[in-house]
Amino acid sequence: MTLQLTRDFTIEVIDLNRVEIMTLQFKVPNMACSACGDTITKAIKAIDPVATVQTNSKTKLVEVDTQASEAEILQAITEAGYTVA
Ligand SMILES: [Cu+2]
Repeated sequence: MTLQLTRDFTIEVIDLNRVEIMTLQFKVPNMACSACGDTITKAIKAIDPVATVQTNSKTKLVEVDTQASEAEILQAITEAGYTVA
């Protein structure tokens, strides 16, 4: 099999290497149960489908591995009806 690299493909690979995945942590005091965690996870995945989201309703922590900015994630959580401390 011959893999022919087109210009577009090359550009895509360079862009992928540039992607920075940040681990962000948020404290969400009104995340009461695991359903709240699911709602928050869905809201975050709506803006970054490849994000990894871990929620803990006991510690009230939401941990996100994402390419999105902290402001974008904060907005997604807030728009889902939750408050970030
Ligand atoms: Cu809940």
